Amino acid sequence: MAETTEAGLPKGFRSAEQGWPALRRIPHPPRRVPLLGDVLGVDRHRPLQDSMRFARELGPVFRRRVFGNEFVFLWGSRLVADLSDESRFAKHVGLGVANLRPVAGDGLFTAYNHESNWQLAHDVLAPGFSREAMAGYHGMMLAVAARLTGHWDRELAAGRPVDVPGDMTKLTLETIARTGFGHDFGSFERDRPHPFVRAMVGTLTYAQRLNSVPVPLAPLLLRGPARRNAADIAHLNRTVDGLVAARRRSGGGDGDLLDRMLATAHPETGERLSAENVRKQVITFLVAGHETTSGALSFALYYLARHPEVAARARAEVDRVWGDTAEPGYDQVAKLRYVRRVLDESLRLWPTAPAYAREAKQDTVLAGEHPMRRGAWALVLLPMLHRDREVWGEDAERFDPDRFEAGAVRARPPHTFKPFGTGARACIGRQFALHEATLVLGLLLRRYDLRPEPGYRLRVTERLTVMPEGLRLRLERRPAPAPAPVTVPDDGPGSAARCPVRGAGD
Ligand code: MNH
Repeated sequence: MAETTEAGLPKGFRSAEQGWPALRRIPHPPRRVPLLGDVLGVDRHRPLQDSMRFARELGPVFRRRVFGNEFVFLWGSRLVADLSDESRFAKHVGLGVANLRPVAGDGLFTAYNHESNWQLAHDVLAPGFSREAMAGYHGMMLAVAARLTGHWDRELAAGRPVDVPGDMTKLTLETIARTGFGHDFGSFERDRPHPFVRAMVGTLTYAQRLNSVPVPLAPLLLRGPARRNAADIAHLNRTVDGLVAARRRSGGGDGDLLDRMLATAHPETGERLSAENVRKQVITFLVAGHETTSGALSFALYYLARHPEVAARARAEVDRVWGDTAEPGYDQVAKLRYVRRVLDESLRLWPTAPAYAREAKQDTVLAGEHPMRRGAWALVLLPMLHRDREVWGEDAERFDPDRFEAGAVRARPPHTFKPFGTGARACIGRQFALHEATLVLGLLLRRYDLRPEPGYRLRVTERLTVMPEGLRLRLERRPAPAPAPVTVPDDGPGSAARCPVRGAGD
């Protein structure tokens, strides 16, 4: 069954029985149903939260049988740390990620390790995430954020609460579209999600659902959904083809991601991405570049609204660091240390890409305990790793940004906080996401007081990614920062006194 790839590596055993010789030692839920497996009491729409429940019952490594296939899940910090050893383990393209292959093909996120297009695209696109490139995106991020605050000001004036996940999705989609592709989806001018977003949510939901039906029966059980999925994929392809055609007609943008995809040759081999691969990369970046950041911002806003004392500290930092600057500069974003800790702590409790898979590159023994054959794999459950009491303490479930204070971070063992994955296949957009999210949280904290809607209880929806469902906030406008004087000497003592950090790192 473990089919061998060009590189001579098995593609990964579909079922753990073949890859884990000592599987017996790994616990599973007690009440197994013949044929169906570990399905008692599960919610087919919330597979992650089901797995979190099993994790709490069964411990740091466990297995689940879903119809004919057995999967190993793990989250204990010692086990995850060992899986991070790149000499023995690598990314595994399995389950949810593999189900996205029809959408994103050999694009960066869904490429198999052995596919040559991974290294090619990685090398061509990585400079698009350098510090210089990020500094270039900053102004565009500010412009998109201004559309969000414009929309929120209008909602506030109309006395309406704001739809946090909906609006964060508009913001992050417009940001990646504008910075990466010079494109405008007009999300803020629409009442309903852009059709691109609807199609994307459709394909993510379908990919998640494929995991919970027996593989041979999927075409039968999911005939209707499969047809809709094909239509969604066609919509994504059409959108992207239109965007690429427009760029080709215009003869080039300002050196953004799309220009790199279309025109940049590999620095050593001179090779370029094929037209078909460009299509997959554009879809990959439009989806991966906004869905998870949107969730991260939404959870952070949830926790800020829930913890006024944290919001007050964060806001005081924004006022102190940004002073009366109308628009914060690139270097003023990374200086929001506490805001960043709020974001990290939100990503600890709800990492918005909540799992990743790792496979053994050779026969090995995981953490000295669990033998694995080459190609055997396991799913890392991030929300549970991030709640491991051995690392985070007895109060691991409590929201506390001070866990990310520099000294506390240094005191923790490595590989205990992994919201962006690990190793060579870790997130390429990490700095992009952190810059965008920190900037936007700073702008929102400075402009509004955030009030939770009375009675809201956190409910997490899943579509491979996670998102706080139905989160609305009531806003109150804070006084605007005093307008900056028109003429200030750049390095005069006056400006230094007004805003001590201005210019420090420029
Ligand atoms: Mn992102 C890979 C999480 C924002 C583009 N991303 C990953 C992985 C995780 C992840 C986890 C590794 C998955 C795996 O091992 O199978 N990403 C996030 C989170 C955020 C995020 C939590 C926001 C918060 N990601 C972004 C942004 C972009 C992006 C923004 C693009 C602009 N991510 C990617 C790409 C990959 C990736 C592309 C695949 C990288 C590779 O395999 O080479």
